[in-house]
Amino acid sequence: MSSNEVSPQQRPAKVDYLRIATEEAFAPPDLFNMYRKLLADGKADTGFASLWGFHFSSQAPRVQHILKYNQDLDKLRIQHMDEAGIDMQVLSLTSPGVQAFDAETAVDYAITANDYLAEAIKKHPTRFVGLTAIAPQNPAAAAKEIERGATKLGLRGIIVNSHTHGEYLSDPKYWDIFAAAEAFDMPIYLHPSSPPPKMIEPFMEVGLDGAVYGFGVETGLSALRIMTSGVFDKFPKVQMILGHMGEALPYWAYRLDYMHRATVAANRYESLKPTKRKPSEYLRENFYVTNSGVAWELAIKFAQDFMGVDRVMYAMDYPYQHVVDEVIALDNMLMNAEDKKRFFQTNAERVFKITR
Ligand code: 1DF
Ligand code: MN
Repeated sequence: MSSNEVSPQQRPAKVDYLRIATEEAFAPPDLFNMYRKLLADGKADTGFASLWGFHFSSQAPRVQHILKYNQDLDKLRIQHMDEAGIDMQVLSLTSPGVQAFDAETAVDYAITANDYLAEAIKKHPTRFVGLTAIAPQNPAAAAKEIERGATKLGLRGIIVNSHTHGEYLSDPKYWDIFAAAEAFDMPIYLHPSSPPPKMIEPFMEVGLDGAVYGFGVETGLSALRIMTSGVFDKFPKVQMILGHMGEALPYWAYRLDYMHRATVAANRYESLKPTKRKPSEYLRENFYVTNSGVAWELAIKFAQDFMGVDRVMYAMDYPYQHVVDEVIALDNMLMNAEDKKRFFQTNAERVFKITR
């Protein structure tokens, strides 16, 4: 029995809301073989090699748990959901998904992974919904896949794992992706990835490049670049989702507003242009946050205060942080019943168009 497995006495209580977990990972059968080949061929980015090179060589119980349950979209996962009181998972291809590959492989495999996901959802339509994996490496193909995800596969959003080989969605060459997201009303979950080669060294030196910290600061930067590049001025209806309590950006908001305005006003950078709204306004009008990885009432309440109670959602981050005690802790937050239901259930139902 691994440390993540639960005994029945730890089960969460019956509650009068559904628990919808919104950042839940999976890996189709071929993905890990393709990841292993990327590593063997020496074609993986430094951050990918650090994370997945470790996962494929470690015997640690947590790692074995992660590898095994990423690959199950059927009985084992549903059993874990039942044991943890999770009614539904919003599924996304695990990070960095197809963004680890060359453009051609990425475009092809996104289609394969999305078809596989759609089949699993068809088999368990009351337990799973899913997000469309896309290959930013080919923005036109990504836009098409967004359309296919929305119109043919019944998927409810888009998953992007931050940068793609060190390039960010803030670059206008990627903006067909935002146009498609807006046109098909698909929210974009901006999930972490390891920092790119140009950023990762001081993190790796001290073992902080992964989910502990490298993920968070890199993804916060990624989201901020999207705000300051004017994406939401051009595509005002685009909605994005950040995990891990907004990768700390809500806590930064005051300083971001002040220093962004001050830096723009001083004409310090050709590359930093004025935007129509402040970073805090983009955060509150174009972003949702989830509490993935952060089962912490204090942080959740701060986010609810800042973002509004309609913009903060529950996530477990299965199978990476499969901790049933955290579900119980969140059930027990001192929070009025309406807002707790918004957090666990109704915000996700609205954002991901979940009807039952
Ligand atoms: C880890 C964590 C890996 C998260 C993930 O995807 C991930 C990890 C590869 O702990 O190595 O999604 N997470 O979101 O915290
Ligand atoms: Mn995650």
